[in-house]
Amino acid sequence: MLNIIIFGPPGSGKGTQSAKIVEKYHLKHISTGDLLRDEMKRQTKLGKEIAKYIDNGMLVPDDIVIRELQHTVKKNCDRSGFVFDGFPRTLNQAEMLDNMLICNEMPVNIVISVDVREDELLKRLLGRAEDSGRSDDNEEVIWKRIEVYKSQSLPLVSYYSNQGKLVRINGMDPVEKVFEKITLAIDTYLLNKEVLVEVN
Ligand code: B4P
Repeated sequence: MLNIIIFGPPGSGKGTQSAKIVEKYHLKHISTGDLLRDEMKRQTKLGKEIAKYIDNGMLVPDDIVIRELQHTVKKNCDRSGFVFDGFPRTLNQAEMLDNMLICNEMPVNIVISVDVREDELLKRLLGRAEDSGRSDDNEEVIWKRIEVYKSQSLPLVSYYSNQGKLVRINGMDPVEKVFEKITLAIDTYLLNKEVLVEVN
């Protein structure tokens, strides 16, 4: 199995790059953001609960996110691996993922951290807001999401770099150029079992 985490602040290109990675490497894309938004769209009781967090730029509680994730992973155990997009976002979620043995073994092989400057994040997300219809794509909530990323998700950088699994990618370039750097990191891992520290 090849399990990849794509990590980064809101607007760094996680969803954009995940779609390209799964196509090239034939993996299953699991975006916790998409799973949660689907639940919101269905207007279920749980969906309404989730909306209270997403609409305010806050993280959805771990127990809800883990349940959604486990359900999707279980249904896809026959796949050759996963791209986890937007998961984990807290140390607690990372530890839970490490202990998840749903499909026999599920080690995280490589964590791709996409680095983008804050002014560029804001520009991209405000650009997307024009037609995304997403309740969290407005300036006030975007800043809140960036703050939440810094306080709750950024500690994962040292968590995974201490495990020798983290590669930092400069995500300031156009989509195709960023993807070239990501494929270099993945191909290096597949060929040599080596995790590059950084691709600029
Ligand atoms: P997500 O759905 O993960 O949304 P996101 O962080 O905004 O990133 P996304 O992947 O959508 O955007 P991308 O950078 O690809 O999370 C939304 C919310 O769900 C969270 O705030 C949280 O409340 C909740 N949630 C999700 N997972 C959770 C978890 N594990 N635990 C708790 N809560 C959770 O793209 C942004 C824009 O940039 C697009 O318009 C794209 O076209 C553009 N873009 C991308 N790459 C570009 C490039 N290289 N150049 C120019 N533009 C680019």
